[in-house]
Amino acid sequence: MLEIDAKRLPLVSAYDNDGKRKPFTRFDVGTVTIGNDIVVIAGPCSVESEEQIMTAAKQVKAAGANILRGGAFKPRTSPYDFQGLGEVGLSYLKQAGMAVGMPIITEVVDTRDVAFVAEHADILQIGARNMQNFTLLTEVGKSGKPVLLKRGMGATIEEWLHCAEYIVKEGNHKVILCERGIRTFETYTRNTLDLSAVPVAKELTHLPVFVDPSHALGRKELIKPMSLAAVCAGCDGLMIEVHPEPEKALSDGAQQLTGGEFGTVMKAIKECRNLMTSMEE
Ligand SMILES: [Mn+2]
Repeated sequence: MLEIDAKRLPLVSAYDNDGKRKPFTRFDVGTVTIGNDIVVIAGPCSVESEEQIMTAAKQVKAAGANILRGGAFKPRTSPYDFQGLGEVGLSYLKQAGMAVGMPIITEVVDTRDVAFVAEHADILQIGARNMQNFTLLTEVGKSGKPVLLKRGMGATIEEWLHCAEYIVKEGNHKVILCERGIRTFETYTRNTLDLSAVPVAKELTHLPVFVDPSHALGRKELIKPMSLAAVCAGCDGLMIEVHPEPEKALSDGAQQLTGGEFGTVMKAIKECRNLMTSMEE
């Protein structure tokens, strides 16, 4: 049996004090249930314009995605890269989500923005670079809004779980863990997708575990095979970047799928999920 120090992780540990397994966490985001069947979050890396996010929303909705993503506050490697549209970007994302009937998720990078983002977004995303920003974790915990917590690119699974504990400790049990690749010696892919983190986290905690193949791999050609691998590894959901015109994207162009490409990936994900279900029966 895989083990963690449950005394230091009393809330997110899969086991109670008597060593009994707790039920898996399930919660609703609008009409979408997290922790039941595979949930797919899709949309562009960044909200770039009203038209771009609206087009992307229609495309991912048509392909069968459940939740719309789009970055408004963008933490970028270089301070000279596109930093996002901020509050205006979030309003465009909200409009697009409402137009197609999808809940929305966006990243919050600053404690000063938590109240504003929580007012408009359905899920707050904590990015890999902010995984251990403890004041931000406490703040999103207090917001009571569902939180998607990405694993830091240099973080161990246990460090990641401690960060989830910070959020749940504030009384917010609606936490999704999201594996998004870790830094290794390999440079061919953007990061190395640690798929073993999926069954490990599912064993150690009761929280839903998602996988973001787009940021882990950085190459659109690898999204489909690794999405299927993530489904087979037992993930509860996927987060995939989709852009109407990836070649013109202001951020993460190489890893974003077109609406058509995403449709093909969604079909394969559904078939793979059905295959997994029939195997379990
Ligand atoms: Mn991105």
